[in-house]
Amino acid sequence: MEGKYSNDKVDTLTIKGDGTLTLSYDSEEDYARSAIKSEASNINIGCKNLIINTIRDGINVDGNLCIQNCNLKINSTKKDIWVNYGITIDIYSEEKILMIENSVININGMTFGIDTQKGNLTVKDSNIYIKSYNASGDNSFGIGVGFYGPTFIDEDFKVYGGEFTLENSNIWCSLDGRNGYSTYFYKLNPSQNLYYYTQTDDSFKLQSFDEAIEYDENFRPGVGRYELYNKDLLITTDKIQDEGDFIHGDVDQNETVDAADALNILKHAAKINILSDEQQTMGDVDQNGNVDATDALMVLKKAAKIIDIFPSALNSIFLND
Ligand SMILES: [Ca+2]
Ligand SMILES: [Ca+2]
Repeated sequence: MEGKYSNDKVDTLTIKGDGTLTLSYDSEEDYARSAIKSEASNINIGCKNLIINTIRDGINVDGNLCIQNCNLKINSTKKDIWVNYGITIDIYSEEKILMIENSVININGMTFGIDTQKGNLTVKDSNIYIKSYNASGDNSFGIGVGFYGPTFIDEDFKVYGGEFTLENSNIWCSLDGRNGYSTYFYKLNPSQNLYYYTQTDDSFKLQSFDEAIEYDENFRPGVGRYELYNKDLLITTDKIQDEGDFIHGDVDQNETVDAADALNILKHAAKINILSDEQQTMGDVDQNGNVDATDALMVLKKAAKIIDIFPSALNSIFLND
């Protein structure tokens, strides 16, 4: 860790290294504490592995934040905290840039996953999975980009920041407990076509931008913002291919997922015809460890094109260990 100082203020804070840095904070006494807190103008985080286990905010900074070449995990160690942030820029900062590049980020159990506040968010060559948890019953979100309002009482209402830019990345925002936004932003900058999947019943359906994302003019009168309320969202720059070493759900390995696969799964569940270990890996499409009627139903839904992605196909992308 290093800092360059100018005029008694830290100009740049850099945290980098090839190893694993684990930061833990479990005191409930100091509300303002964060695992990483900095007033530097520029903060660069590039640990190979950075693990943050905290009750409060994970990373809370005043400056431009760049996370590069980092396998970052932020876990809320207590669920019923009123509010905590995974990664946030301070609300009183001017418009800042939050850049995530060549990284895998997993934020679990925070009220708010990533909040740029008045800033913009750019994600390049990265996979981000956020499962946010709503403790207050009021509101939570996975990714929030931009801020509408006055910062101080004498300022005008306007949108600050709000630009969300994605390049060659996969982002999955999921809500635990509902009542919240998986994602909101004011402007999306795709460098290529993007794909939008919304989640129902633990599986995903490919939709158009207009089908997936709501534009709420009333929420911010005269401005509007793009948002998903009480719906999980997956945004990708390439279509998720539901196959790697094997096609998920294709237990008879004829390269299609259809009713015959569902029947094989049901026969396995009923102990009429037990699947091999390899077939069970293919058949456990909701990845709960059992091959049963729930998986068979999901396979039928895939065959009927009611859903497009099984949970099992996503875990290899997002759930890093
Ligand atoms: Ca098949
Ligand atoms: Ca299963």
